[in-house]
Amino acid sequence: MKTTEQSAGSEPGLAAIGMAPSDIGIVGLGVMGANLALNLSDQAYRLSVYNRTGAVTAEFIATHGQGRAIAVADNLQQLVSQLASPRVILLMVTAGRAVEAVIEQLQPWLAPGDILIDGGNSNYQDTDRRWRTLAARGLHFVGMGVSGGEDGARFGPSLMPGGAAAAWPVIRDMFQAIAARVDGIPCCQWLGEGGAGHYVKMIHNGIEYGDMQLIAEVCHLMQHALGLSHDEMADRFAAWNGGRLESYLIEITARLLRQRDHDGGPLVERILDVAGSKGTGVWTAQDALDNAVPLTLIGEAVHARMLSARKSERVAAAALLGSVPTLVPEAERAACLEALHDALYAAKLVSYTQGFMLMQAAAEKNGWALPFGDIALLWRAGCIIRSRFLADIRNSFERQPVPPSLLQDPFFAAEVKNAEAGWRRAVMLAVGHGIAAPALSSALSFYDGYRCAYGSANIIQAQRDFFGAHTYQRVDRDETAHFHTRWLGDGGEEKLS
Ligand code: NBP
Repeated sequence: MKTTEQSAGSEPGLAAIGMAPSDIGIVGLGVMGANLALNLSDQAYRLSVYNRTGAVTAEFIATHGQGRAIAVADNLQQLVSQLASPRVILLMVTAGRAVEAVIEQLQPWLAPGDILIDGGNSNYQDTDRRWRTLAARGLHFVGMGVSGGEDGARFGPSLMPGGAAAAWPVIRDMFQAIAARVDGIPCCQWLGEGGAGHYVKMIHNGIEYGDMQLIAEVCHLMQHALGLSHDEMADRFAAWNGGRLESYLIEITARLLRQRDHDGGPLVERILDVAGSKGTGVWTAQDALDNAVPLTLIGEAVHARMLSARKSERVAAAALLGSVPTLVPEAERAACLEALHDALYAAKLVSYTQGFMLMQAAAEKNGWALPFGDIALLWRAGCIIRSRFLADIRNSFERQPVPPSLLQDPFFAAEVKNAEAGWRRAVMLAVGHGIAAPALSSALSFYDGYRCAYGSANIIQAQRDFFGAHTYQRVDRDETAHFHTRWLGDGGEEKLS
């Protein structure tokens, strides 16, 4: 790596041609990179852009470059030479090998104190490793989760930065300026060292899987148990969007249910029932298992996508095992719809409870001081899971003392109790009609398990001791003491140290 003076080799830089150096360099002008570039440019930041395929850069400049302070770089060395010091470079390339390759190629031209930001959906463990490796070379690496898709990137994303703390004062104003805002507060806050930013983005995506699965299950029940038309379903989601369920995903579901195909039929009916994924849901579920956190709802959402992928197997099984569910009587439909609303709300609360539980466990394990209230706030706008509900979650983290979980927050405890009867009715509707609703029902099982002071694990402990002498603790003795019963012998008990 070269010093500030030596770096960028023989490239002349913008000063040589009478232009001010750029505030930020962007590598990757795909969907997200191009839109973030325009957003930054709208905020009067001077940019330098580079894309591996030059034609993409040329098209970007031809379409959007007019009247904007955007310099084009033909290679990474030139990009670096165009930047003010310390250099700030945003990578918006595909996660994995592409990020690794670009970092490798950039390094020879960078100087200590320069800042590299990976805005892709990188695995937080990769980010943690890159942060350590680059820190050893004096470079500040930031892993920044970006959510909101194309539109968010263009007009106000939710940004989740973490990594080298020294970078934050340098990049804060720039990224807070382009982020979405709620009541004037930017949806972009510092989350902590190492992979903290990408970790929070991973949880965001996991929660997104859960929210989407819950909505899909409710749609399926509306159609196949209640017999609603797509327009009736859309009306219901639109109405729900005016209340406690107000959120981006509820809003777009109302819209997509109304969309017609060429022949006037509902478009969603023509879409193959196989859900793809890019892996962040699986990462979240794996991380929950590694951290011993019962993240059942997101886990079910991931499994449901996996089951959806077994299309031909399902078609064969339907012929052998399937049956057409009957519809509930007309007179009961209104009450069932209310029940579905309550089930969706309560199950969503369970999902967020579990998601925050996982973040709390990860924060403890990794030594991150994750600002949970800020996380709820920065998901409040700009991202896919944005919803009114997140404001209540933020309030929960502002209470003193902070409740041990969202389900023990006084506001949410009252809300979930209000929704409980409808939730049970909705799950019974699914079970009774043979319609899969794994997220709605597993959330209810979690709730029932969570609010049960004396559960069923005593039987498991007894079984473990019976066949494997694994010992058990007793409720009527010191809980640190372990006992073994001679189950097949005289039934006597041994106390073990
Ligand atoms: P795109 O597929 O639109 O663009 C990918 C970019 O990566 C292109 O500029 C491509 O250059 C570049 N690239 C690749 Br691929 N390999 C490269 C390499 N070895 N060296 C240099 N550049 C390379 O992706 P996108 O949708 O803009 O997503 C970018 C990142 O943001 C991803 O990590 C994605 O998961 C994340 N993200 C996407 C969204 C979304 O809604 N799309 C939302 C949030 C986060 P090329 O033109 O030469 O192929």
